[in-house]
Amino acid sequence: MTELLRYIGDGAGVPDREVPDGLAEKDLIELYRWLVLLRTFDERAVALQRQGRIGTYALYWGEEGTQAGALYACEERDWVFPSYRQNAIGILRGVAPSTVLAWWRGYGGGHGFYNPRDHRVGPICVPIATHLPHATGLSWAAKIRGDDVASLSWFGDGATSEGDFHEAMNFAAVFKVATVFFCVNNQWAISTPISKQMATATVVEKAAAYGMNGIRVDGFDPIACWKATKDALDRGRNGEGPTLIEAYCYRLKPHGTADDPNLYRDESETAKWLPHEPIGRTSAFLKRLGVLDDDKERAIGDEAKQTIAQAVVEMEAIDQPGREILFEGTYATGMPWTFEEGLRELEEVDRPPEVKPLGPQPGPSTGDHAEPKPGDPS
Ligand SMILES: Cc1ncc(C[n+]2csc(CCOP(=O)(O)OP(=O)(O)O)c2C)c(N)n1
Ligand SMILES: [Mg+2]
Repeated sequence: MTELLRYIGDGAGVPDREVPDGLAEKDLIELYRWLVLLRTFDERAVALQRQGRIGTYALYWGEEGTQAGALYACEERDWVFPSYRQNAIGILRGVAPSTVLAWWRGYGGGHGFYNPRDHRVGPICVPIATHLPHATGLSWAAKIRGDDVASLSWFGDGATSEGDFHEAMNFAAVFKVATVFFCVNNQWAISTPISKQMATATVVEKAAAYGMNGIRVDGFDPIACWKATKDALDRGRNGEGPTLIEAYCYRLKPHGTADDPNLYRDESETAKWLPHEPIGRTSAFLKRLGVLDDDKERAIGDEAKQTIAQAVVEMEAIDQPGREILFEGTYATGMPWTFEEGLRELEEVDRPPEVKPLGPQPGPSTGDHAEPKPGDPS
């Protein structure tokens, strides 16, 4: 099986490798800060969902390295296209964390949405793989215009079974555009294991069939994710075309807050992968390098908690819209009659039931909860 690119050892049998060129101490700390901010957002979002303060949430706990590592390799002018699993990636590009939380809360109007152009972050994509052709198209347009702009899209192992994956990969390779296809192979697509998803041993070997570069990395190692992405972007900018990166990892948590993996997989297997999670591993690595200490680690954690706590306050200060937003915003020209009918139906459902006052009660009072007797007027 193709070897995994890895820099962070396990502090025991697996040795560390030297930090690759291009990552100075300040970069390592900044990358660690990004990881912690993502983790803090994710943990808080799960708690908010459990408290009924946001809706269903797709957690990414354990996949922070695939996100922060890859994004850190991008230039600010490069575009990134997240799936729901990278829902909070925009906060590393200046999107307010409260905007992402509002998205999960289901706010309408201008809330919960950012302008992709402002941050060069595509909309959070829920339909599987439909954002891949967008990434290819963006890089193709950049090539035609002579702009030095690359694109990167994240997607899962399950997304490789979609037609959009094929179309985006093939087109990008034929036209030699600067696109990075970053596949987070967490080995599960909800309840479908990778063995039922593909007959190949790896994701990365599919790169050869498209005539593009491929590299397989340890998806729990943010430095490896950074290095693979950096090299892929450099090649893309040099006119060498796209790259498929397979970040091999394991989905350490449920698919989303509405999922119970106990129903379809052996969670003792999940427990074996847990020690590889990227935050503890990166912290230990940076401490071995002498770049991070306990005080700095605590300060970074506190700062992230404060940022996200403030985001929750901001999100909850937004006026909750009425259910009529279900019908607004689809047509610029106003609502068609079908929508108006739907809205009236909804208002009917919303109307509280009429409570008819009870008539005078015969006999001695039995207090507030007196039940009408058979034959009483009602
Ligand atoms: C086109 C489409 N089909 C089906 C779904 C339902 N669905 C949501 S997540 C998911 C699994 C995707 O798995 P994978 O690509 O491995 O990504 P992961 O969730 O593991 O990050 C499916 C099938 C969808 N969102 N879009
Ligand atoms: Mg998956």
